[in-house]
Amino acid sequence: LPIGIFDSGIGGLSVARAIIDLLPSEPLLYFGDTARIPYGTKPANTIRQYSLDITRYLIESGAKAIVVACNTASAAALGTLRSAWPDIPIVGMEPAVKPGANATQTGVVGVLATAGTFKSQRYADLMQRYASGITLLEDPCIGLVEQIEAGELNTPATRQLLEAILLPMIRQQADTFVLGCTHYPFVAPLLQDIIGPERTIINPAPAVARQLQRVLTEHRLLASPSAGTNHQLFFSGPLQGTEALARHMIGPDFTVERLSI
Ligand code: DGN
Repeated sequence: LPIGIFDSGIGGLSVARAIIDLLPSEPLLYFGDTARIPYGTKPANTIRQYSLDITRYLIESGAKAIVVACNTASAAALGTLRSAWPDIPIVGMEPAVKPGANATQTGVVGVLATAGTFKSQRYADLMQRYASGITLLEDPCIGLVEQIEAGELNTPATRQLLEAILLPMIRQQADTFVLGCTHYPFVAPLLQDIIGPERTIINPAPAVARQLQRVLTEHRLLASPSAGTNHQLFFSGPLQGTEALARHMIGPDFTVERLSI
């Protein structure tokens, strides 16, 4: 049985990448809601409804566990999803404020996420719990998700957009940068180039994959070892460009189809 995983678009494939690395025998059933992207600027109750509909689809299609591979949807809907399906393990994202606070030497951390994530109770709780004495510089990265969805991973326009966000953070002594949106690992190489090798990027995807491994083990749901598997990808918007971006992030072993939920 597959792991159901979803995001507003291709961003969750960065989490899929980490899951494939750690759990190569698990087939993934991925849904990217590209027809309704972005999630980051929509009201929380809208995102909650989308998340309920997508999760229902994934479970009805046989998913044994769900990964909410979107920080915005996790912030808006994780509790609701867990109450709706108490018997299915559901793993979500959270901005890596704690690892960021642990990693910084200067005490200044840049947090890149969406407006929806910054407004959430989940983020407020994390800040209160882990960031006392740490300065968090927050930026909702307007336009970055759209650049990534368009495949502009390393173009002058994307560099300019990122520099406008990162250089002021560096001037304020930020030495650690948290990727609080699952799209942003797609531009991690460009980001590292801008901030320089002496500063750190924190991508929470590997930690989420380890959390998934823990819950699958607890529920005795781990797949038995197999020689590679084929993943199924569905997107609600046009597929043009998606396949190349998916291959870039997760390799060649997938099928891709258009699907409305
Ligand atoms: N990838 C999503 C996240 O992690 O928050 C949101 C992207 C978006 O829809 N703006």
